[in-house]
Amino acid sequence: MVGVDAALGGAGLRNVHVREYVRYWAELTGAARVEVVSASDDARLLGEALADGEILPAGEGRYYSRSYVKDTARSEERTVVATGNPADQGVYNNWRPASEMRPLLEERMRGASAGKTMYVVPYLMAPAGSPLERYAAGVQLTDCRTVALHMIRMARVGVHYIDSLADQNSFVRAVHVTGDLEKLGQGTPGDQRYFVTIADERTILHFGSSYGGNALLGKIAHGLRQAAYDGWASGEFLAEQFMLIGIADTLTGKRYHICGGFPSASGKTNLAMMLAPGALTGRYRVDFYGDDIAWLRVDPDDGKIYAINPEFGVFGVAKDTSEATNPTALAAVAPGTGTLFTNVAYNDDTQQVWWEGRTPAPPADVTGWRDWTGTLIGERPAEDTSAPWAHPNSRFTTTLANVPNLAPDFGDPAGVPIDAIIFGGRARDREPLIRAITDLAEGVYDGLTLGAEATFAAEGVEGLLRYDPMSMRPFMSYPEGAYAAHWLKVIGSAASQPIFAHVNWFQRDRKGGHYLWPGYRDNLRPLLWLLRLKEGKVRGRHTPVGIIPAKDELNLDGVTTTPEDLQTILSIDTLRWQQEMKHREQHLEQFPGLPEEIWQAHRRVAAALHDAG
Ligand code: SPV
Ligand code: MN
Repeated sequence: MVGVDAALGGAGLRNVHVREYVRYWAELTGAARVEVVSASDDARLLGEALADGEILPAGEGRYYSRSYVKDTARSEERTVVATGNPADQGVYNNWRPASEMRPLLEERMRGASAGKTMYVVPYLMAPAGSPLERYAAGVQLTDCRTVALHMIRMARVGVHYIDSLADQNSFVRAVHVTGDLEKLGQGTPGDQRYFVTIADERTILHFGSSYGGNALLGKIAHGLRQAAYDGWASGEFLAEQFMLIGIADTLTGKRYHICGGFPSASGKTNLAMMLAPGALTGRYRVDFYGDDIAWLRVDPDDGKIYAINPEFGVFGVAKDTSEATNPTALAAVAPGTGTLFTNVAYNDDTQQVWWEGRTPAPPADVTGWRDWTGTLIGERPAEDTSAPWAHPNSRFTTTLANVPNLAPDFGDPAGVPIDAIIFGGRARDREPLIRAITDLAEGVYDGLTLGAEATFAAEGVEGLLRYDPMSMRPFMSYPEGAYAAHWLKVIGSAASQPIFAHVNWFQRDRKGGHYLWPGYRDNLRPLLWLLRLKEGKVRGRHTPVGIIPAKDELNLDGVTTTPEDLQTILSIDTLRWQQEMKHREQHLEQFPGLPEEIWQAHRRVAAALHDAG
């Protein structure tokens, strides 16, 4: 291949370390040409992708793409964290030696981009000027133009981010090679894909997919796995799969910030984008900062915890996004937003898109409509007619600036001070609407025992959760014991401590099965209670598992919930909790080196439950 230097020079990319890195991988992958991408190239790249049929127009200023049918989601089994130190092996990080993985990936990638363009995407996973900026710079190489288009929406992309680095060699090397998707044996024993983060070399090598987090390497590979490792190795920060919101009280002028983790499919994006319920809009405003990642550090000057959203966009699940569930998301993907839709249903004639839950029923007139695989709805074989039109993991990709309630200070390099850290899952019983935790070790313990109802229920283990510590199970990059210790150290070093809480919007009636709490916008109410509790304005009711609201402490103006349902979600089922504690013990026993403070928290809660029973 010729012209690497000419292409980099022509784009004004002077960083010699970046140039050497690009040269190495261009040669190894056999790419035919190299092209440097900045955000200002978006319109041109869109034009080229449309002309090549790689994406389709989806109405004014919106676009549509389909992925290969066997390439529709992140693969946890094929994801590996590699380092040179076997002590970095944890329970969830699929650790392998770097000395084994690097040659393996190089072998797969060798010559695999032959004939293709290698896009060089310099990016920053932080607002420019952030105190964490030195952990945020990266250069993704990708042989897929649609991936470059996604990166422009999801990260701050431009040559200047990489040329202005204080330490010119301090950037994440993130290599993405698609491979021959039809020959990779996805999901079979011969699966060829590998998604590797070599954390101690700050190198990400992903082979065999062009979908989502498998391919947009700034997001979960850098923003979570690599950053979590960097935050631990430096001792400076935490990188978590957390949403981040602000709540403004227009009466007092106070502003609060809450971040928190929820396992997939627990409504994190809907929560992050929520608006105040009608009855409270006169007083409260909810500001959106981020729906998927937060980096947390303690400022040595004022002792407060500050959070940033390192991302620049939203890669949201389309399914069930509607005016009722998430009106701000719909506004963020409206005509003119530059949104890229992936794997939703598409109409050839009208360029409309649709997904399950967008409207109660699919379009009645199926003319022109194709499902996510590209099959005309009217021509689907009889056995497929009940299959969803959109893939359940179909997505919209849009920049933060398109979210109507984006916080005015979302780009503040310092981040925002954190008042509360919340965890929540989908639990049909046991977990009350909210329980507040004021002790740091008990808060971290609660995060470590976070879970969501999983397929275990189908296997007959009623009530057993799939534990997902801090919602980081798929992104954990170092051992869980050290992870817990790092949390205690970082958050413990803050002079002003956050309040923790566990929330659950999904408790159901034992007989009828209906949800006991309306959810969505009304979820602001328990969060307001939490902030009032922190300020000492309400006292709550103390239970073995935390403080829950007394009934008259929740602002229920305009809520339609029955007194019985309210009673259930504001009480503790001691027996169910006692059962849960046994599962928790087994869960935590997997993690060697778990700090004694966490075990003490567990024993304290268990003893209090025992006394209550
Ligand atoms: C997730 O799966 O949690 C995501 C989407 O945020 S992806 O980037 O594909 O991992
Ligand atoms: Mn996520």
